[in-house]
Amino acid sequence: MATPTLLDVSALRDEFPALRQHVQGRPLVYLDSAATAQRPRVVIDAVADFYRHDNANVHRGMYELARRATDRYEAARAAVARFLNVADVSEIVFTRGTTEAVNLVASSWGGANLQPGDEIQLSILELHSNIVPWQLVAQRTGARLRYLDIDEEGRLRLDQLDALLTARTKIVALAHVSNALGTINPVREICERAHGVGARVLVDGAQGAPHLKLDLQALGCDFYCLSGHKMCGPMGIGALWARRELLEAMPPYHGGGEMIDVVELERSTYAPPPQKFEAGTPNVVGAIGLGTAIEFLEGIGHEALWAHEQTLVQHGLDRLAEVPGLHLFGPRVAGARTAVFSFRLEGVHPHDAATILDAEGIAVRAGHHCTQPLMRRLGVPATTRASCYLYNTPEDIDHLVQGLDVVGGIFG
Ligand code: 7TS
Repeated sequence: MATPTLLDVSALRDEFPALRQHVQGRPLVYLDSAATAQRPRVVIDAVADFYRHDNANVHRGMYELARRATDRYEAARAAVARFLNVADVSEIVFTRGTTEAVNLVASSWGGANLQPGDEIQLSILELHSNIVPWQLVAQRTGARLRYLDIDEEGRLRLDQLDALLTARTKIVALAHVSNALGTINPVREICERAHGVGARVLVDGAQGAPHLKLDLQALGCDFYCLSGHKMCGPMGIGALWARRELLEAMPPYHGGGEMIDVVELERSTYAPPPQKFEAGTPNVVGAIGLGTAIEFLEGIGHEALWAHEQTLVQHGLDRLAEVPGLHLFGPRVAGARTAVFSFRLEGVHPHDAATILDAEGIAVRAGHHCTQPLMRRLGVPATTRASCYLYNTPEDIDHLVQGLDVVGGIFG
């Protein structure tokens, strides 16, 4: 068997200009990639290069620049399809990100398919962007929300699924990976069980796409949502994948230019998907940057990324266990989680911990991480969260542990 290529992290870090700086007089230790990743030079250059050379609107010009812009935009769509192992490129809809992708499905598919008494099955670890859009459509349609619980290590309680999934369940919407706990959810099994009762499955892949090998044909979901900025791409771009027959049956989400076929005074007919869901001038440069980010990740290779991630997971679990008074949330075994470490330090408010770490040059997030129901379930108002990506090293985690010593020293 071939040994997986190890990541040359030191060379890789050189590709990320933002990592090479001092903050607060110390070298930056960036541990907030679950909020947003840093960008490699190739992505930054692709964005600048588009504006320098190819800038034109897409799908409408009869001239060279417009053709180039359109070709590059559509090549980015093909890159997303390849990344997700989706055969039909027209099943990829560009959105502003995961949030907009979930809103699109909840509003369009949910508005057309949900009735009073129907059930929307979520989990307690969802981000607000996979809760609030469903609340809005539930209020419009009379459907009800149900929540799958977690166990003490932050894993979904699959034992509850049989009782929760019934003929009333119309859609199951859940995160591939928890942004707050790092838990990798068993999406494939849940898809099978949901399909058994005739429900659709939406996967919030905001934290899945950056870290996991994706094969949507094998995963078996009906909708998959991702954000470019969490996987080295630009902000303000993401994608929705949905089966073509679903996209064809769904009503438009936004109305405007580019999504139509014929416009009359009182009504219109629509373009086929994906254009039906891309009203107005799209984020062309964002899509091109996302396509470049995908090529960048593909160039490194998933095996090397995953091996590196799991090295960070194990190192984080080992080192954080040494910190006095630290309680770590989420699964305690590597393989079941990504390198996202949410924790509480006894007697220290998470905001104070993050502020002291900032003075040490260490960037972490403190707060509810847009998961208030999960925080309530864990019985805490907030946590401190350190989240890693491909450019982080075990030494970054060691710096975090040293920073936590400083925090411990200040709070006695
Ligand atoms: N879903 C999950 C699981 C997420 O982690 C996030 C963003 C979103 C959806 C929303 O993505 P967006 O690109 O549309 O904003 N998560 C976080 C976070 O953990 N810290 O800041 C943003």
